[in-house]
Amino acid sequence: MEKKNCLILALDVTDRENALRIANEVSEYVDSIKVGYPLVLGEGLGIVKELAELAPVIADFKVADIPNTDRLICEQVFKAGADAVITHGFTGRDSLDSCVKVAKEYGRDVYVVTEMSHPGGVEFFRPVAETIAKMAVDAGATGVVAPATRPERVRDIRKIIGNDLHIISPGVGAQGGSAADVINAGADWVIVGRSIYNSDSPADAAMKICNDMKC
Ligand code: O7E
Repeated sequence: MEKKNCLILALDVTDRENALRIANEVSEYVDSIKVGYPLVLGEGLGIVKELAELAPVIADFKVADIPNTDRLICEQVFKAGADAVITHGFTGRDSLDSCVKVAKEYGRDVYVVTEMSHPGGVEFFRPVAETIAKMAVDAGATGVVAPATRPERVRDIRKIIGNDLHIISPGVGAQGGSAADVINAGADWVIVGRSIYNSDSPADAAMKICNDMKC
């Protein structure tokens, strides 16, 4: 993904018409559009191809299965036109290797979740976040997902992954995180959903976040 605005739209609406309207309105401010279960379950995987005409799509299926099932999921995601996939890491190195292998075959990207941004994200993830981050490096992933709600954790994870891997960071706005703070802590991109797609003017909301970050 090319870094221009450091902003990824989390397009968690459930209908095609709204999805395409919002994506069109904000496309000049976002470097990528993250699509996950809400929209794909609502409208089918075909929405990925339509959105990919506006911006690269990150398929957020938080893939978390045995290696063979992970391989099958990643193949479907990349065939559908996604530029990247998000996987969990807690399933272990063999599962992650499977996703990275498929991504390399298709020339696409893999981001691995380290610690989640919501309050419950500290319960099980916190003790293993660093180990997952290290595994993402060793496995040759493109980058990791780390919480904008805890910029100090983004700093910790940056120390582990160095500068070769990217950090994409959700939790800005509706979850309380600050885009500028987490970029200063070492994130490459922020992922923002509700603060943009629930706004009366998604384009203005996205522009304001870009201006705040000065990335
Ligand atoms: O809070 P919002 O509305 O700005 O949306 C945040 C988006 O990021 C939403 O799609 C949610 O599912 C996702 N997310 C988190 O909020 N926290 C996490 O720890 C991880 C994700 C996520 O997308 O993981 C993969 C990037």
